[in-house]
Amino acid sequence: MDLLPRRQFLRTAALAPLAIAAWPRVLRADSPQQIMRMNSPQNLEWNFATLNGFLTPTDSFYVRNHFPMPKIDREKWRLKVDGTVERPLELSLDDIVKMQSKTRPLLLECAGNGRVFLTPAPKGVAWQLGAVGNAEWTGAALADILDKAGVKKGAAEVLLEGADSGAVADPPSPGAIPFARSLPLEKAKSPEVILAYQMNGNDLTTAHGAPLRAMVGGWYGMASVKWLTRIVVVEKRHRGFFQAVDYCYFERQHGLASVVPITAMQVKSQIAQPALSETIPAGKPYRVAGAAWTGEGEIAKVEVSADGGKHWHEAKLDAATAPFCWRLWQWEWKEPKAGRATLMSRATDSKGRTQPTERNQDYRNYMIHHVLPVDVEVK
Ligand SMILES: Nc1nc2c(c(=O)[nH]1)N[C@H]1C(S)=C(S)[C@@H](COP(=O)(O)O)O[C@H]1N2
Ligand SMILES: [Mo]
Repeated sequence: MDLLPRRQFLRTAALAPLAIAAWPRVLRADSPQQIMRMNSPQNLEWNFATLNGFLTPTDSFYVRNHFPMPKIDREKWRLKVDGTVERPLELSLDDIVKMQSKTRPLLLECAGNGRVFLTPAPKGVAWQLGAVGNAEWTGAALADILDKAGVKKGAAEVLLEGADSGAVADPPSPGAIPFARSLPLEKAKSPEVILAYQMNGNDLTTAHGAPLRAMVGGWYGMASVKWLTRIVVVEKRHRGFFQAVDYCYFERQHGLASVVPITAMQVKSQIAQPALSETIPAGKPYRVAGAAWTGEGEIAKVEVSADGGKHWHEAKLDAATAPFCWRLWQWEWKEPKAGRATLMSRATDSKGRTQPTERNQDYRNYMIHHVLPVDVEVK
């Protein structure tokens, strides 16, 4: 209870009346910066209002699990690489640590981040703003592992399989299935895809996929398979549950919708300060701050409105930047006047894509990246 700011609690309770029965358990998280969204399997949201730097600390970082976390003995653990390859492999963690290591910051955002703002409330974990984070990852390039195995001609995709499994009820999965996703060969070989054994300079924790997880820069979180145990190079497009039934959306062709897997992140910005429904002092300058990111290209501009979208002002982008990461930004609200105000932020990327004002219903319950208003009281 003490771990959850009162404001957060009120909102959580109002939005999830069913959770009240399980009150004390539902509210317990690993750190004061986290909000429990689901107890079992464990799903934790970061309190995005605490954003204060380029990297998100590991004990704040959101956790998204579909199944109970697997117990893995790292001595016995092996990574199998097979399929359309010259040399099927079985690598120990030592084998992977001995390869050339890459360290790079990468952003991770769950495709369901912001779902709580959708009406009517769709199914799925009710994330607010905190199913996103930017951390530094150390591991081997997936490209190097694929080279070791020797990808044969005819390969189309690289399938990543986790050690966790279970049966999904709605819509039903074909019995118990492991969590798995595929990457087109070209993406799999790109430098922003690493198999990480460290996060923010320390060994990966179980919650974040120890001993080894994929980190797929630029794509939504579901591609970054945790507790990696098998890599299969396949010749045909994979149509598994987590990309043909779940984690997919409608793309229009001549007006007709077809189902496609969710891949690259949409351009998006979020306001961290002030927090949702915060009360801020009147007549004094207030620093509105947040983060912006995009799956392809980079953030070119962030604009802020303090009057519900009538007027927009260009925010100052932070100096810290890296590919496939967020860009922090701030804007000084010179003289907030007493009363209620609606703040908004809107990002544009180097590909000229701007956050839309309206929700795209074809995205189903995913890719929530339209402009979100933050109502505040000034007094
Ligand atoms: N094996 C496995 N990998 C997984 C998942 C999972 O449930 N099992 N969840 C995915 C989803 S939907 C997201 S958003 C990210 C979350 O990573 P994190 O828990 O380290 O924040 O992991 C992805 N990788
Ligand atoms: Mo996710």
